[in-house]
Amino acid sequence: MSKLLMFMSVGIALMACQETISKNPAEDKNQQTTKPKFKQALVTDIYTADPSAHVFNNKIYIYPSHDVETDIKPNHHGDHFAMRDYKVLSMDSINSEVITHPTALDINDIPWAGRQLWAPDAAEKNGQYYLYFPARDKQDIFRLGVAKSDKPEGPFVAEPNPMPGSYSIDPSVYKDSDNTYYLYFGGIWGGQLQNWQNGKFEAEFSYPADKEPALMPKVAKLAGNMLEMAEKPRDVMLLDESGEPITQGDNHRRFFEAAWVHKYKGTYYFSYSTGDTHKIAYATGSSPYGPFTYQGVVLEPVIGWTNHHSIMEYQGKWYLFYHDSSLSKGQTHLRSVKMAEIKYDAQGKIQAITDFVEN
Ligand code: FUB
Repeated sequence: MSKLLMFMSVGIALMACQETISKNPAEDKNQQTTKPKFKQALVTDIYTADPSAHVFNNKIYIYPSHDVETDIKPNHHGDHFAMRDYKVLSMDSINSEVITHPTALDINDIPWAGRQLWAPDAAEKNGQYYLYFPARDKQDIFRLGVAKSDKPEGPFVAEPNPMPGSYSIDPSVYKDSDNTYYLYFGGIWGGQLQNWQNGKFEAEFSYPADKEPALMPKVAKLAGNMLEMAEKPRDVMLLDESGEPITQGDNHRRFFEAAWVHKYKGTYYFSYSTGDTHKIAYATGSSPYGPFTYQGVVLEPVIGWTNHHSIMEYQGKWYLFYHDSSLSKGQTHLRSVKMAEIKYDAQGKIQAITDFVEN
């Protein structure tokens, strides 16, 4: 073999070796992989919460909050949820290893944000990925932001300003079968929805009386550019079995935070957290705008105060992504994302998940 040929084959062998190394995420110190098991923490190297799961390019991507340690004592404003960045998780399929990707977005790279990166979601349109997230602005008011990337795992580049007219927390985006995108959002207590009852932020507020309709989550169509709402947000009406709005005092059924919409057999399912009663409940309707009629519970209270989820179809089966604080031994602000399969009965009722694994 000539010297030139020898150099070339050594070079090719080295390149092949490097390719193998860079394709193995476990070798990258920013990425840890673990094998998923139902009802167990999907990743254990970091704390993750509020999972929004999607299938993009036939893979599963999970957009969670990235929980962090803090000295802040728990309070009703949620100051102890002091998150500062996002990391995306992915799986090639439901049984594949979970990859923790490098930081997708850091609070220091969001020009308008002051503190607290809470529950995000993501959407894809024409090969662009959009990360929707809540953060307090420099005036300490929660707004919704958008960041863009050409890869589902990021890194994402934040828009310079929050979405015009946005407020409160927990954005989630539902893409309907006609390719219309709907933004849902809202959360009471620390989520500040109660501060916006008159169309502007008011530091002084009161909740509706117990017998009055509860504060409802919001929905608006997204504009074609995915960066703003195409219309003024409207209430997502949640009704009881008699068709009456669920009342503020009905805290086992009224909306608290964590809006999520999916469609099963032509029916829209609106699921959400009941907050201080710690459940994931759901209601169904025939339009993405609602109204939605209360149906029952998807997930009973988990370890930790908060309950937050998403529901995703993958290869004909349905999965619930949720979190609990079992790995941190009950520390409410240090949660771990988990998943479980959910089943519907013949009438389309979701069978509640009531059994848990404590890690
Ligand atoms: O993770 C911070 C907040 O806690 C979320 O925005 C809420 O939904 C609750 O899970």
